[in-house]
Amino acid sequence: MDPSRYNQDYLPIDVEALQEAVSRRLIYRIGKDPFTANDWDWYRALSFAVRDRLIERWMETQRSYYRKDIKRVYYLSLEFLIGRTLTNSMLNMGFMDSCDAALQRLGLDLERLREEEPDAALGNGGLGRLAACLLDSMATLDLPGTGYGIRYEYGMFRQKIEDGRQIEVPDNWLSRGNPWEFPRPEVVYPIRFGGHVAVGKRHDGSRYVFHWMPDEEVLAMAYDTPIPGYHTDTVNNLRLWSARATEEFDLQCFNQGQYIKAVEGKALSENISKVLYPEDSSSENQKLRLRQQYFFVSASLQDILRRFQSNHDDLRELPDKVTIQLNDTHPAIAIPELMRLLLDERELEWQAAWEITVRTFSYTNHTLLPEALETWPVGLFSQMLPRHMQLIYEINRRFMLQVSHAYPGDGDILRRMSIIGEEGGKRIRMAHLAIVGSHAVNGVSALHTHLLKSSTFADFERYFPGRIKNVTNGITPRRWLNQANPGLALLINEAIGDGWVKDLERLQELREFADDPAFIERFADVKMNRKIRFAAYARRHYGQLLDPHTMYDVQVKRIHEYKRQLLNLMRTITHYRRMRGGNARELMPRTVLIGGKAAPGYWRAKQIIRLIHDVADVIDNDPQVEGRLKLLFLPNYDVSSAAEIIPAANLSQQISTAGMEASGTGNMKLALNGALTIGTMDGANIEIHDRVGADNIFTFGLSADEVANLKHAGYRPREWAERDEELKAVVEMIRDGYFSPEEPDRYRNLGEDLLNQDPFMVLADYRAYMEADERVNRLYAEPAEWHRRALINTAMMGYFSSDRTIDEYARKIWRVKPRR
Ligand code: M8P
Repeated sequence: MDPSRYNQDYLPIDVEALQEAVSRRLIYRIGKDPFTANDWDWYRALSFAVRDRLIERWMETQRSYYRKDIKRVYYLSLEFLIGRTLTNSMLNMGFMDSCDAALQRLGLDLERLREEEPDAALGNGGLGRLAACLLDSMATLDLPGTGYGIRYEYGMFRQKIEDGRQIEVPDNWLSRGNPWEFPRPEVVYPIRFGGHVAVGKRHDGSRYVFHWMPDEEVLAMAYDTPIPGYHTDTVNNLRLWSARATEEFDLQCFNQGQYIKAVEGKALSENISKVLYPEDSSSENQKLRLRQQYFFVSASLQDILRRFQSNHDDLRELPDKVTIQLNDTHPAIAIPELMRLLLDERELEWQAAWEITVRTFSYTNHTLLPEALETWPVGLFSQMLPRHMQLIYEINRRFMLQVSHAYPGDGDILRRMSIIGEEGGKRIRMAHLAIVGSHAVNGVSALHTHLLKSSTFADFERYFPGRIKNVTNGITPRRWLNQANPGLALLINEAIGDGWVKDLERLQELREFADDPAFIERFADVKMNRKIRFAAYARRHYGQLLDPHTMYDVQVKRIHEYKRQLLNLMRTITHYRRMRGGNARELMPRTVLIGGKAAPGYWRAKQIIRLIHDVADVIDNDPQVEGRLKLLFLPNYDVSSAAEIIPAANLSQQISTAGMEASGTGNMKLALNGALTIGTMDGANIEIHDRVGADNIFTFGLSADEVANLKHAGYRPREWAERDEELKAVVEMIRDGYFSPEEPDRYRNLGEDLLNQDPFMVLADYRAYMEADERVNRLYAEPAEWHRRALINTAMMGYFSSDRTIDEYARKIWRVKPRR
């Protein structure tokens, strides 16, 4: 890193200067001296010193966007799963080594201080982490991108395990303060709810005007977090909104002498930004979630329009200067909200407003699961947002009219395409609203996009040909290789230089080293070191002893039936059963690691966690296993623990029912770090297969087509069990209480459901999975060949950089250019 690249006026980043800065920040910002400061104090002092150096570049970046008046991207997302920031900032700014040296001079250990930082876990899983990776890439590519979301006071719950059961603990991540955020008390917008709509005529009588008379008002206050790009002076902004009660609200009540009611009301409105909703597609009574959605969308749009109008007069130019990406339908209320702002508050005509709206928005779909496609009851929506309800009806009326012209006499297509669904009470279909109100819609992998076009949104593909596009997901190599796996990064740098960090396709240059046994050995050593490190981590954090000489066989992701942790478990039980039959030697020794959170209301997912623990107990206590098989559940899987487990993995489990995992991104992180994948032909696994080649991945099982055909033909899982003795025995062990002797019925209905319904086709894929696992076993017996193929995986993952993803969004959808 060449420090002279930086503007001379910026704060110095040499070792002496950094040492001085940390010491001064400790005294003048933290108010402690080196003799009384603890690790937390030093962590903060260091963070402030780093932050000071970010701020300068941040302000200059924002000024340059304004000066150059370039088109901006706004990424609206209810989730940003950022994780820790300190290391990321130092590495992206290019002075990690100097900081390390500065701290050493102060007698401090950087690795230890880093652990003080809590994860910013403002997201559930893949969807939220994708948003964070995309922010990193936008900044790295010098694109003028801003994230908008909610500053949840409580992020993703922390998972504790008691007696094998998941306990949710609130994540009070802000309790000791957050050095990375900047409160902006002057940036506040009123957000209104409820009431009714009055109709009148414009003063010249030329048209109707609608006055929304809300009965509630809340304030949205901005908090900004700088997002530095890697080795560039570009620093973008993540603006998160926090709910504040209005003063008027309080005053009204005070005047009536109702002090308690006033404070209650204040608490109620400030609830909006209190807590992240756990990914729980099916639960009812989500009034607060709808309030969250409108709250952050309305604040963001007011902010975007204010910024645009500060140097533009003509709103018709908005789509030339602003593009807004909707991360799933969660912010889709932005479509009627922009219409409301343009029609009611800026007095545009419908046609002009609609054109601006459609040209401004684009929408990313992240899931095909029917239960995850958002709908809101018309009743609830009308009460909370009466004007928006009118606008949605009008959008739909005009849309239905056009569809009926395109397909005269086809009543069925109107019912299918309507924004208002009629089955099970009137509900707003947010995906339909998002498609109609956007100029581009994208899926997140080739298969997922194909399925969107051919089934879920086939009618829309036909009516709006070309609107649905594919943008395959990616991950940032900065966090997921450079930071998470510095040993591997160093080895790669020695071989091919460090250009890959910004141009991940260059990892292909590693391919020639696949025939260099000495290099393969060093690659294997890096993996072994991370396995040893993870064993130490597991001892510290979980009190568990792992043997790093066993294969680390890893499935980390949210617990969901479609992700089929149960299939993994049935495989593990099969191995255990074979060992009890005296065949312990056939299996290459394994450590099966499963981690992930279950939504608090998702009973089956919680039951699966408990079953994992029950099975682990039985295996642990059986001497016949001879230490050749261990099953361990990793509690509280989050971004920070991902950065420990992923570099240590040998085998990556990506075993969703084909057609159900839209993309997956953990699959990319694991392969990039030199794990081999065992997986179904689902989501991005297919594209990973295409790039690494069939020899370097273990694929198995039904394809998405075959799953659909089998369902259509009538799938009878019990017959699959009857035809396969081993499978039958494994399901019966679960069902009949082998792993829960103190409560034999604990998994009775889980087992019965598998035999009777099995909507995720676990039984149908079991045998193919066992055979693929046998191939894994054989290859692992040849370490040199295993590691050679693992290296090829790392070498071929360049395509899955989120830089490539962002470049595609920029060209195909946003039409934005870098600032330099
Ligand atoms: C998230 C919710 C969060 C709160 C409340 C309701 C929710 C309903 C659905 C979702 C949701 O779709 N979550 C996803 S989609 N999580 C993911 O990881 C998904 O997006 C990733 C990024 O595109 C994909 O890689 C995953 O395959 C996909 O499942």
